Amino acid sequence: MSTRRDFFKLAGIAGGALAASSVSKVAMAALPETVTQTSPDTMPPLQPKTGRPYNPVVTLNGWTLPWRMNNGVKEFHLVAEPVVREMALGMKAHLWGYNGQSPGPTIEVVEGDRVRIFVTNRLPEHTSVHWHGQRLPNGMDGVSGLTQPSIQPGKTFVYEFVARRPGTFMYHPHADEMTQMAMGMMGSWITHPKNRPPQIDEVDRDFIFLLNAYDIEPGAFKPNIMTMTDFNLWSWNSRIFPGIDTLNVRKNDRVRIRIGNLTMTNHPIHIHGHEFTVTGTDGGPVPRTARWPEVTTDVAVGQMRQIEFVADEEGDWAFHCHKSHHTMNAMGHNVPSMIGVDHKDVADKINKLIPSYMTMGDKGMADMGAMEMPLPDNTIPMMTGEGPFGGLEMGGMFSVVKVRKGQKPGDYKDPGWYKHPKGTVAYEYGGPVAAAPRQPGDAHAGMKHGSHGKPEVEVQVRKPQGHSGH
Ligand SMILES: [Cu+2]
Repeated sequence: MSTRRDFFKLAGIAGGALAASSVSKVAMAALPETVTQTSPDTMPPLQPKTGRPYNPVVTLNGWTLPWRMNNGVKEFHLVAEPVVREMALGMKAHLWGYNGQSPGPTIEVVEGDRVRIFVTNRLPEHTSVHWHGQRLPNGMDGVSGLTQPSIQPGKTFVYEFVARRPGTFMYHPHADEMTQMAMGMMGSWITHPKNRPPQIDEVDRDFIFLLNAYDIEPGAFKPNIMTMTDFNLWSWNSRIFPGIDTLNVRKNDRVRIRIGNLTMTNHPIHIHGHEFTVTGTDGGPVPRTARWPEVTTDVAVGQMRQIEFVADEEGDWAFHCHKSHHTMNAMGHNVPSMIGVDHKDVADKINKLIPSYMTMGDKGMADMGAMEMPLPDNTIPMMTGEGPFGGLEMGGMFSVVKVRKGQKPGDYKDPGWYKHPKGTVAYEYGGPVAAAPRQPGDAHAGMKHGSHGKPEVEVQVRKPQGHSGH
């Protein structure tokens, strides 16, 4: 749901603070109205009604900020403020963001546009906005203390520059960065090409999202901003699977996905069933002669990667970070591995005292996904998501690219699960099972046996306490 607050309402909220604002009354009267968005749904692409035409992007679980034209200048109004972000159904985070959301809205402009961005600070501390990857006058770069004074609470600053080169960029604070980025302050920026540069293809579907991460204890609402590596929520646009929308495309569409990383570690992003090429970074288009095929591309911290492929295989294709801990949701980290540990005896003893005691992890962690264990309020299971064949046992940075013949151009609706043609799904073998061939002699040659018939040496794998594992 989109809500519009006019300037006077905004002034009412900020109270007397705005009277002492750093912009004059005349300039304030010219402030573009604030547009906010509170729904976490993926909004349809914003077709440009004014300015140069372009083919808009779709922000995964996000939206594009509307603008107004003022004497040939594209004017936007960003409001830095506390927000409540639903990260997945059943889990809300109290973050900081822009215009009602974390991440903030995507800003889309065209190469050569003169852009004026009003930034109002409604946070309890000062901030600034850095326009990552842009060519601009030094004083517009948004580094607090270095290129400008910080924007104090209640104040509005104006940034103005020409979007000089086409590409995929982002914006984020450059003031108390550790806190403000850990709280979710970031957004995407796209500068569409003006003409048709030979290194930039036209695409049918163009998606964008940012990789971000939070450390929110199960049951809590606010991120722990001191965390450096041990995050427990790995998200795309502050959403975690199964809260991340699927990327729905038409068969044979040329698809572009733009991914930016503002976490504290790298993320190898992997697609199933297709190969892609990296066609651009935040440094610009990759020359055609320098591209090679991949199914995984690493997006390092502070980087953007733009991948492209022709979606010519129908189906529901997994699309995820390849670090397996990043496709998990919140849980305690100091859990020793129990695989191969027989705790039946001890479990029987504990059950006499605590009837609800459950032994978990002795055959792997899949029972975590299957068990309906009591959880504190405001968290979601570590491994979750139901597919047409059962539990997906995923979380975090995971989604699905849905390729369908029947998906109409411009239609981004979820087509539901793929209906596999007969005879194209892996199936259980129903024939006889032959005995496994063995070396002649002792089947367990080389292994010492105790009197009880079990190997004397058992191997236990235990994660050291406090080790992050990432
Ligand atoms: Cu990752």
